[in-house]
Amino acid sequence: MKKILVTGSLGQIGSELVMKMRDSYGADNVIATDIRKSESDVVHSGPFEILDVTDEKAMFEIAKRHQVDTVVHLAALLSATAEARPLLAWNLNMGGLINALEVARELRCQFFTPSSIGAFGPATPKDRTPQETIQRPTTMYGVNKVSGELLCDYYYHKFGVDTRGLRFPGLISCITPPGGGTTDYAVEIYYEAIKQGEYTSYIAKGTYMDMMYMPDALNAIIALMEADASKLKHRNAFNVTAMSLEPEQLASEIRKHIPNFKMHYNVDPARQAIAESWPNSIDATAAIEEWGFKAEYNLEKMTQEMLVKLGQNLSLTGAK
Ligand code: AKB
Repeated sequence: MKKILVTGSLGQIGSELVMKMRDSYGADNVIATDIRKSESDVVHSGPFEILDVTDEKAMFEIAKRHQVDTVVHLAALLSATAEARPLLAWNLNMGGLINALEVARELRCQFFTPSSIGAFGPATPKDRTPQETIQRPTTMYGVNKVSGELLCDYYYHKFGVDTRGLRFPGLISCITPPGGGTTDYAVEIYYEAIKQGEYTSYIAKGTYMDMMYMPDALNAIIALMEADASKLKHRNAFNVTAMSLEPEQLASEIRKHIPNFKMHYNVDPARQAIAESWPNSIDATAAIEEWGFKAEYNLEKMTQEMLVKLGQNLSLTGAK
């Protein structure tokens, strides 16, 4: 990777990935784009362009002008928002993806886009879900993710585009909060533990989903992009995970640091139904064997770091 175009760069993954890539590859070599501008470091620390990913001409023009050789396509609606606005989700998630793939094809770029545990459905084996298995999701987000995985395979086989992807679990980070996902509770719980000492979960007790701390997710993206292509049997997309959690486990780990932390439940039927259609835990053996995937953070280590770093960030913004 020498010149990288990133879409959705002000989102949860993008806002950290852009900064990490600018550190590794040089600030001027990472072209950050998003549909809006903000006061984020992403906008001020290197090239930034406004881009609506449904506008292929604009995406092509930016990519060509900056002579990019890599496209990292992150702009997408997450599961809960996609379920509430399915047509918008189809147009943005699939329209944006095919535009980004076309740019990669025309400019001969390497390509990365994330898939998700949302690509699985109720008929998928729930525990240690294999890399290759039944994928019949019942959500619009899942339909987008499965179609996206297939489309990326198609661009590789048909046009030789070097497409790569990961099936991410819920991502937990202390920098940019996610928006509109089903796993967002696992991030909100840390914010509320620090701010209020209590949290009301919209996901029911006993509902397991895979999770990963953001530094592991960023390392996984870079490791996969830099992996030897001849070793990759599963390009789009690899199961990756660090832990399988239900809400009570997060609460009791937080209590080790904030003993009076209280957990309440007010289950949201829409997000609970999505969570129940997803696996309890996925199997990352293919990623481990084909390109050496490794997660450094477990629940204990992540919680310790989240509470310290988030505490610092919130007191800096005066929100604590
Ligand atoms: C979501 O909850 O929609 C995402 C995901 C698991 O893809 N975090």
